[in-house]
Amino acid sequence: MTDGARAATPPVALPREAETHCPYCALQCGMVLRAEGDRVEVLPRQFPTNRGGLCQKGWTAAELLDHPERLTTPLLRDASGELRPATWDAALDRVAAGIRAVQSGHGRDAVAVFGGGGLTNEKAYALGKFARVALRTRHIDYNGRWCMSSAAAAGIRAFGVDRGLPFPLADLARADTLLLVGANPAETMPPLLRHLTDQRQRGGRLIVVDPRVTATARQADLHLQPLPGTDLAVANALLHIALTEGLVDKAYVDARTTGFEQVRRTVAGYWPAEVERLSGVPVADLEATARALAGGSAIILTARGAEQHAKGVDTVSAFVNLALALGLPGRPGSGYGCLTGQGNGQGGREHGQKSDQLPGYRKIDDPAARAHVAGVWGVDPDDLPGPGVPAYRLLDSLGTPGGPRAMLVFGSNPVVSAPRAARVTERLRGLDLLVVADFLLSETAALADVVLPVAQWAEEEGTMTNLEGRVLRRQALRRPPPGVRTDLDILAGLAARLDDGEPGTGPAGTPTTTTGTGAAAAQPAGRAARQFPTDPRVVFAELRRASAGGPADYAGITWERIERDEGVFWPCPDPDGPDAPRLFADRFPTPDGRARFHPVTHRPAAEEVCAEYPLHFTTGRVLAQYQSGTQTRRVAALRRAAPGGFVELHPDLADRLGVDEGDELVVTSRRGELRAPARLSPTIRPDTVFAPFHWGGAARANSVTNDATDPVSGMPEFKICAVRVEKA
Ligand SMILES: Nc1nc2c(c(=O)[nH]1)N[C@H]1C(S)=C(S)[C@@H](COP(=O)(O)OP(=O)(O)OC[C@H]3O[C@@H](n4cnc5c(=O)[nH]c(N)nc54)[C@H](O)[C@@H]3O)O[C@H]1N2
Ligand SMILES: Nc1nc2c(c(=O)[nH]1)N[C@H]1C(S)=C(S)[C@@H](COP(=O)(O)OP(=O)(O)OC[C@H]3O[C@@H](n4cnc5c(=O)[nH]c(N)nc54)[C@H](O)[C@@H]3O)O[C@H]1N2
Ligand code: SF4
Ligand SMILES: [Mo]
Repeated sequence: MTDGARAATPPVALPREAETHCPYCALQCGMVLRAEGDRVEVLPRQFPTNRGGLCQKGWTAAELLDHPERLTTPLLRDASGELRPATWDAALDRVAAGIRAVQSGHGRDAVAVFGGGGLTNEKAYALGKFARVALRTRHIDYNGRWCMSSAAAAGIRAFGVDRGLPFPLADLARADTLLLVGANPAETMPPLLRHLTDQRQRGGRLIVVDPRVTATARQADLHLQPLPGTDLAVANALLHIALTEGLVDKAYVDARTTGFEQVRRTVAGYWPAEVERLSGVPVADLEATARALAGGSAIILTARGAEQHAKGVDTVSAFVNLALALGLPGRPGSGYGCLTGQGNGQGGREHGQKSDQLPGYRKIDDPAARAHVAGVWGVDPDDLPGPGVPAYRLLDSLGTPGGPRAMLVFGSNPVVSAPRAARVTERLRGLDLLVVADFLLSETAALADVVLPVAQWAEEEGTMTNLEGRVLRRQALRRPPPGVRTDLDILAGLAARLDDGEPGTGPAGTPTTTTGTGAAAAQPAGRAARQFPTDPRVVFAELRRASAGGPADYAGITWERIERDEGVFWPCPDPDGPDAPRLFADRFPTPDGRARFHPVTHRPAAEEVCAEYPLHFTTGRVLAQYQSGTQTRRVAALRRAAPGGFVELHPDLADRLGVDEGDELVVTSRRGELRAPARLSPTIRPDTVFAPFHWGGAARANSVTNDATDPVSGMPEFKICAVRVEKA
């Protein structure tokens, strides 16, 4: 089959300058891209989140546009096992044939899709639709499970909605007290610190909860340094203190919440002295924190340190309970929020990449939601698959009996970033067909049978939703290089091939006896082209309709309005009505309008230390590298700043182990080992070692991490497991 429908290029002449946003994290710093001959220059731009600031990663982001290792042709694995350049027709034909073969032999659910929180809203939406309509598989999930699904679940159960920050970032400056729990924005979102500086200048106080004295903790007025995995107990103790000292906002609790009584009884057992023994946080510090939070306006923010645990949802709930008891959510300069991580971490989880979700943050098992979305998609609601399973369960089931036998990956590198990565790699190797769309040969792409080269951020239009729930415009400065297609274009090309109505193999390779509009033979030509448009503006118009009436309602958001107003905050149902920078001022989007307390109790980490594995292992990030490192490890300045993995440990522990700075260490858990040089630092607890997760190979932190997941959110326990450390 040849591929007529190429439409990757933006319709209008391209500007010499484009106002856009950084391709990396959820701060989505405003930047200007300027074409200087063959080069692309990055200039910071005044935007409410970054106020003209950029971090090193943003400054150097354009370097990957013309990187020598950029993929510019599809690759197919040949009989000898090598990846070799191929034409687009050959590559897409191979993918479509592989999907058909797997689905006709093993059913529709035998093909899975794995997405990413870096994809634009348009791509995330199209990917979810592609899975449900073109593949008709229930198996789609994405790396947002690794990232913030625990805060999302806790937010929904308390507030009835999940928007990372329910207020603009600039509100941080209005808080008398700011509590950061497991967040290190000095390294993960440096320009955010401008808001913290403002807060300090207005006389505000910063309290940081982190087992390490991070660059962020160094700026704090008070640093609580708990044992990893004990935040829930710390939060319950703070509420215990608030109760015994009469700091609870009774009027707010009575008027705006339900369920406090049970929480009150639960936290009564969290005696500060006992929590000090468990967490290592002194009672005096717990008391000072509770009093500070109750003494004026206050904002509590959590990030991955608190959330990436097998009890992450309950841990976030403990902090939400505290915020509600103190009457913070909805009050000016006060509230609870979660710092979303990936560029489109927020939007990526609203439009249907999640296994249990349809666009607009609708639930896939809700008949009304199915009917609405099926109407927009022009399919029978009964033909929409049901919920799939969360990311780790999905990856762990690949190639196993009953599990998917083919997978398409768009925007993730699980070989480096998934927990228990050696196991995941083995599962990926066991697939009949692995397809990876990327612009660089990530470790996961290197395992693929088919690699599809895609456009980068400066080459495509679209929208992203930042950590504030603010929808932003990404603008194109140039066209993709010859040979490269957009993700939307790839989905359209595959949908067309899967929709040619060959007898016996319908769009999903299923028997033609299936009823309903989605199935079977003799589909009109061009149906797929209508269903999978390649122009992001057209996709966004459809996304608006699909999200209309859902919790994350984009119906009133237009690209023009985004440009005019420095972004638009969802929910925004009406093009002529207001958007929603601040939520919860007078009600919560729950059935009775009240927020819901949820009693939670501390429990140990899924894996505790023992004689054989006596140390706690935790993981995180460094300033100059991003995520699995596919992108930033290839940028010269960032490689110089952060050349490789390392193991951070306390000098006292190093002494005990006979380790000097720079010695090669082996960190071993029940799942595997990592090898990296020692970095001695008095800023970490002596019972805990830390490694960043940005590298593959021997230094891969996820060779060691635990694959235990939260029972509610499915989020893995990246932040604690038990290890042994030795000199190599
Ligand atoms: N430079 C850089 N910036 C990034 C990214 C990146 O890869 N590199 N990724 C982006 C993404 S996707 C995300 S999700 C965000 C993440 O942003 P953050 O959540 O700020 O980043 P992490 O380093 O994962 O974790 C934060 C802190 O949690 C601490 N921690 C570990 N265990 C515990 C614990 O049990 N309790 C508490 N309280 N703290 C603990 C760690 O010491 C670490 O300092 O960053 C975004 N920004
Ligand atoms: N041990 C440990 N592990 C962790 C974490 C931790 O704290 N500790 N954090 C977790 C978290 S919070 C996250 S978010 C994950 C992230 O980890 P990953 O899911 O691996 O995320 P990235 O490294 O950003 O991978 C994105 C890949 O997609 C490509 N890409 C970028 N944009 C596009 C696009 O538009 N289209 C396509 N097709 N490809 C694109 C990039 O080149 C890259 O190869 O890691 C998780 N893993
Ligand atoms: S803070 Fe995040 S969005 Fe801003 S420049 Fe750095 S990586 Fe990009
Ligand atoms: Mo993340």
